[in-house]
Amino acid sequence: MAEQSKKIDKSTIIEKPPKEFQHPQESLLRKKAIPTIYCPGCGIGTTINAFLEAISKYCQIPHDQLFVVSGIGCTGRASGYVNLDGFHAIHGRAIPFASGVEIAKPPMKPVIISGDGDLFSIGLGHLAHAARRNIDMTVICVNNAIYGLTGGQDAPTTPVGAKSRTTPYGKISFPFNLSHIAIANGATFCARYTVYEYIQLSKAIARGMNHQGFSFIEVISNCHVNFGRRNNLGDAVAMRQMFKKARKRMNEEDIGLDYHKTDIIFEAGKGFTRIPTGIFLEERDEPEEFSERIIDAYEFKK
Ligand SMILES: Cc1ncc(C[n+]2csc(CCOP(=O)(O)OP(=O)(O)O)c2C)c(N)n1
Ligand code: SF4
Ligand SMILES: [Mg+2]
Repeated sequence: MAEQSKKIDKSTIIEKPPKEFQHPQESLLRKKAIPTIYCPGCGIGTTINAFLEAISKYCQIPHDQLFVVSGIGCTGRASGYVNLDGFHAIHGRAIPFASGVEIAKPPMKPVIISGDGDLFSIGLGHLAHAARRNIDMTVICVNNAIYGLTGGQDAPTTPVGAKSRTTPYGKISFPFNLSHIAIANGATFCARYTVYEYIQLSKAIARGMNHQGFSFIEVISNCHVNFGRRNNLGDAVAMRQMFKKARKRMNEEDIGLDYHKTDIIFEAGKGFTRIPTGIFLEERDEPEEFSERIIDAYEFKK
């Protein structure tokens, strides 16, 4: 018996993939930190990949001018997995940290990758003021409608009727529309895509990064483990199929000034049934971004 239990089932061994199957963004990943903590199929991996594709294919900013900051959460681990300068900040403080980098070293482009809980619960005040000041940074917010890392407590994005660890009978308070909040506070670029719309997401990230000023990209993502499971939404593939059906492409003309048109609809028992996506705002006549205004003020006084 003892002999038998020592036998190894070779079918379970994962062999090192051959060179041709290596990750296409291999040079931009911090190999020492991998494997990631992510559950297989999690949309955060898709988002990180979309960001890496944005900076290697669609956006001209030199990589040594990028600075990636995250807060705390599953999404908050992102800064540790990318092979760029960056900082893993404390909960809710990614934006003030990035603001310091931008103001002290304006050629740097801070990119914040963090979660809906980190940026819109504890971090909401910081986000609102950075948007108001039009600080030149790109915020990529993974909205999975839940606190994933801590086991599925409700977030400010958890929809009415949705079950979570802290709302076992269904949530009763209304959720935030994150894109609406970013625009209302002064963001000068705003886009939303689901993780199903990978190419559009990657291009929107690059467009947001090329924009001078505060740009916000909301990524509707699947936490099938802590949100999907409790709401009978199936696995990662089923949730992405739901996103495919629910997405509704909208542009600035469709929306006008009524940002409630971008509200997301969730129906208990059915899941997400309407997710407006697209570039919601791109101010071409951009107000001067914050560090330029600081330099102007300083030059004026000299
Ligand atoms: C000051 C402080 N309060 C609370 C926590 C616990 N905490 C860690 S992550 C998190 C929420 C993360 O949610 P989200 O940003 O949506 O990330 P996700 O895991 O869903 O990607 C909370 C409340 C903490 N780490 N620090
Ligand atoms: S708990 Fe949810 S958000 Fe966190 S890695 Fe797993 S699927 Fe992704
Ligand atoms: Mg979350």
